[in-house]
Amino acid sequence: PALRPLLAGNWKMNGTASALATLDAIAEGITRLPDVFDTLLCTPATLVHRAASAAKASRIQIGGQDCHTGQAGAHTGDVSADMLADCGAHFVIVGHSERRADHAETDGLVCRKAQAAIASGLTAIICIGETGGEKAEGKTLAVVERQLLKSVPDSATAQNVVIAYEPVWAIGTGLTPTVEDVASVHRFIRDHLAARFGAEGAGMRLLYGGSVKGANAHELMAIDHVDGALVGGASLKADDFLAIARAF
Ligand code: G2H
Repeated sequence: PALRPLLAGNWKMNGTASALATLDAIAEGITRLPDVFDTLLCTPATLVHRAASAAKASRIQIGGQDCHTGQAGAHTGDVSADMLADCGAHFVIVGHSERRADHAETDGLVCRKAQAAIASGLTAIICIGETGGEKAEGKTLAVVERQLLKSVPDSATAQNVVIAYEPVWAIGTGLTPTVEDVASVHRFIRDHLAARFGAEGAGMRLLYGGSVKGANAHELMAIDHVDGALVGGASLKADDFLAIARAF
């Protein structure tokens, strides 16, 4: 691939202290693979500090799964990008479809979260993707374009933003789009970003997410403008995650 790929795990709301053993096993397995891709684990906020310490001497980087639009203040229960960075995170996911659905997050809110992440020195992984209903109505590219326009801040660069295309209907369902569908959406995203951001847009990494596993990672990673994967369920067990890593 043209860009150095990023293999990112998203543990979602899974993992207590015992999950650090999974992190260790993943780190150990990754050291045996060629150093030709970056590896990231986005842990629950409660684990970021310990995970970052545990991963320090490894090739694994640590990220959060969400951040507030502000850096501090009266927002009970929220976590800021500054706090994640302070704990050793280098990335944060924003706008995951589960947060858009569970917490009614809008494109505008996601954009402000991405801005907060960038201001804290984090790389924002901005998630976009159509629902099953939108796909059935032939609206995939229109939805993706709207989300890109409204969720990606003007300050985005190849360093501080990663885009994750995650068709909502493919998340946790075992269903994946066809290679042709992924190829056409990623090409569309690349063209859009290159038109808006020039060389920076051409250099932004585009991840595919949604039921990525060892069995489909090879064909997904071979697609033009797929610069990595955002992996949920298959990032919870070291063997499953390393099976994907071997495709990188
Ligand atoms: C999509 C993905 C990770 P899964 O949400 O963000 O999850 O791999 O379980 O479909």
